[in-house]
Amino acid sequence: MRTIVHGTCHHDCPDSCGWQVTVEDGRAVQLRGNAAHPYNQGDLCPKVTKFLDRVYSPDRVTTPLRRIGAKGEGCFVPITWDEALEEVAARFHEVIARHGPEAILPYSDAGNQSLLAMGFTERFWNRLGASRLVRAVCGPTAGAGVAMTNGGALALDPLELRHSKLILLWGTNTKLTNRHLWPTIEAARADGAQVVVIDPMRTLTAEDADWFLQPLPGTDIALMLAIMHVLVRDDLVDHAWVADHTSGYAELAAHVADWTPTRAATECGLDTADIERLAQLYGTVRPTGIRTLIGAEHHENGAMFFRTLACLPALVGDWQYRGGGLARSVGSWTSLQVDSAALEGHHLLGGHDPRWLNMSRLGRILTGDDPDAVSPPVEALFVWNCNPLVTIPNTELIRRGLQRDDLFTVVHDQFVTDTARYADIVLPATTQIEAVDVVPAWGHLWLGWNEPAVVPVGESVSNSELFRRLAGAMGFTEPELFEDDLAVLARALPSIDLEALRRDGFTRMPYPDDGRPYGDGVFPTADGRVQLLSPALGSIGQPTLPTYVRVHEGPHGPDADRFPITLLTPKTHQRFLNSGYAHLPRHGGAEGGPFLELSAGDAAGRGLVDGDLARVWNERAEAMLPVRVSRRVRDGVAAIPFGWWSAHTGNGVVANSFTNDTLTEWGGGVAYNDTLVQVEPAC
Ligand SMILES: Nc1nc2c(c(=O)[nH]1)N[C@H]1C(S)=C(S)[C@@H](COP(=O)(O)OP(=O)(O)OC[C@H]3O[C@@H](n4cnc5c(=O)[nH]c(N)nc54)[C@H](O)[C@@H]3O)O[C@H]1N2
Ligand SMILES: Nc1nc2c(c(=O)[nH]1)N[C@H]1C(S)=C(S)[C@@H](COP(=O)(O)OP(=O)(O)OC[C@H]3O[C@@H](n4cnc5c(=O)[nH]c(N)nc54)[C@H](O)[C@@H]3O)O[C@H]1N2
Ligand code: SF4
Ligand SMILES: [Mo]
Repeated sequence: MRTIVHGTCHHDCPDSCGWQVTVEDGRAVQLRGNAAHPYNQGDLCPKVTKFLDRVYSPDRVTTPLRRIGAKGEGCFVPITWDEALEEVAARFHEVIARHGPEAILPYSDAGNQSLLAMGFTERFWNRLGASRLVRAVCGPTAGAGVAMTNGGALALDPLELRHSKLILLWGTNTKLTNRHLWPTIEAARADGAQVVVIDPMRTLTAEDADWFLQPLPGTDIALMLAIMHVLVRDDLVDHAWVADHTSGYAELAAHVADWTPTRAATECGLDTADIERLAQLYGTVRPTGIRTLIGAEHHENGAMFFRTLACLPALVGDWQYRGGGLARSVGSWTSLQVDSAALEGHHLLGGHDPRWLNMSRLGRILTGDDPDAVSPPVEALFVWNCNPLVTIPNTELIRRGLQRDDLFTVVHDQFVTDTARYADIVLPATTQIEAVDVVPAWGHLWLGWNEPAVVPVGESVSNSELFRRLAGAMGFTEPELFEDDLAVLARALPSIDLEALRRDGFTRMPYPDDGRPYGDGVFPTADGRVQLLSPALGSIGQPTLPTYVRVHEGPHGPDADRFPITLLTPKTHQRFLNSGYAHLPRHGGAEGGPFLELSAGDAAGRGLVDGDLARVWNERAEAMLPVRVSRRVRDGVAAIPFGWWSAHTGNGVVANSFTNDTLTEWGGGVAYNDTLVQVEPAC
């Protein structure tokens, strides 16, 4: 029998594509884009067109596993679900008896960003009273930054860029990371829009821009302040809009008086004339749509980047025009429809407020070097929806932590990932075509239904089923912990017609009909205005006006003599989704392997030519990598693609083994991109 089942991609990707799975005799035989989906219109990316490789990979974990070798060795034997659950519950009870439930750390991110997969799971942990995780490696810092200016995170729908006449793709690699937005940008361009990319790397997107500016990493705030300087100097400010809808203009205008383009040029490594030109364009072309996503938040000053960027549309009055403003994550529009307290069972905390630990500090948490995690120490780690040993900074410190004999680690995943190799127990997870869910998008405004197309492979279970089973094994009795999937979804989405969503596959979130999120000029700040001067920032000890502070581990920092190269580790491969596909033959296999991108100048200065093996090192790690002499990076900046596992580099490290786990000044994020290294020929 042949059937076609509609679903939605669960990946942590702005596109949340609709797909359809063809099933024959209970087996999925084809997965392709759903032509009826308004956003991806039938197209899928090169990773997910081969999604069935993932589903039916011979390496899928199909039963619970118990470790028999040393941690990290990767030797496991199959056990039954009953044995696995019994062991997890017994070890959890032991840890709780010794130190209390906060000694257990649940560790997850958006590996599957669907509502049940990410949200229902919290009910169990709230009931348990475990430590809570600050999930701030992707987005919250940007949101916190923008909120200091606009009062909230509601942003311009990126499809509105169709109406822009100037599009600034600022720190986002649209063609790679958000490919289904590109047709909208091309359509605007066909109507006369200019497309400018601002990125320290000459990305795929930069190659296709009308104009590309390549600042040194972590210096963009200086560029923004210089743009403001020119807007004030040349009277390009929309004074009427500013007077009606902003506060703090006079202070800001005075504050940027000495931020001349020449001063910014030195800081950013750009030409003064280019900064003048960019500022003139921005000051005169209406409407301008600024598009940004995540990359630029990964600096110490990442929150201030977004706080400052959000001031620009206000100065030129862009929010009043269709296609003007700041387009970033639109997840907040969907969040308005989700009852997260009900979904996550906040009442199960019973009034307790367990400690919060920042996910970026995992290495420090596990090695006793995070003051917040000392008492009680973390003695049990439960990982799902995440592969921290590839994706979290300062990875070698995490590895040391995971090697601790007294740490009990459980991983629920579809594969024995780098992280799972250190687990005591590995539990098998379903893929998206095996479980029902609803996917909240953050790159567009359609909520997607995901109907399971096939029964779970082997003994794998979905995240929600896993936590129902764990609740039973722990002896918990609250009915909310055992609620079935459809009942949970109904509770989580009180304003959505779930039957219609299931029938149609997607439904659009409420958004202003005229396309302008702040068309009325009212903002959710204390005074209803855009806060060019932010008292809220002052109250957390930060500068109230947009302020550029040099990052410590960067091109102008104190260590730049010893480690003169800033290392970026961005998403690079078409067939990767974070760490998710490096291990599959037609994904990772087709991308080749990791390498070091070095500018011609930096390579020549070290006697390196294309294909040579280089030694890359800093205080955190060392690796031997083949050199690619590349025009994508400028002198003083190098790059290693993110996502490869430790098995893929000769000496077993990953890109994040080098990266910085310093938190952002505020906003809770982390400074992956403030990473300095030295490079020399491998002898
Ligand atoms: N193919 C593919 N697509 C993906 C992913 C993937 O792994 N592979 N991952 C998905 C995920 S989880 C996310 S969050 C999105 C992220 O989507 P994006 O934010 O578009 O991608 P990033 O690579 O994180 O960062 C974008 C750019 O920021 C730049 N950048 C770094 N520092 C600075 C700076 O100081 N200033 C400026 N101006 N730019 C800077 C980087 O060079 C990079 O080109 O992509 C999603 N899509
Ligand atoms: N150097 C560097 N580091 C980065 C970034 C970067 O650009 N550069 N980007 C950062 C960003 S933006 C992000 S979002 C993070 C992502 O970091 P992670 O959240 O660790 O993302 P993934 O590598 O996609 O790992 C997700 C894991 O979840 C598993 N998974 C998928 N679906 C399910 C499911 O339904 N159930 C369970 N239990 N597991 C499932 C997958 O098999 C995979 O192993 O990485 C961050 N780290
Ligand atoms: S990973 Fe992104 S682009 Fe690829 S199918 Fe999923 S949502 Fe679409
Ligand atoms: Mo992300």
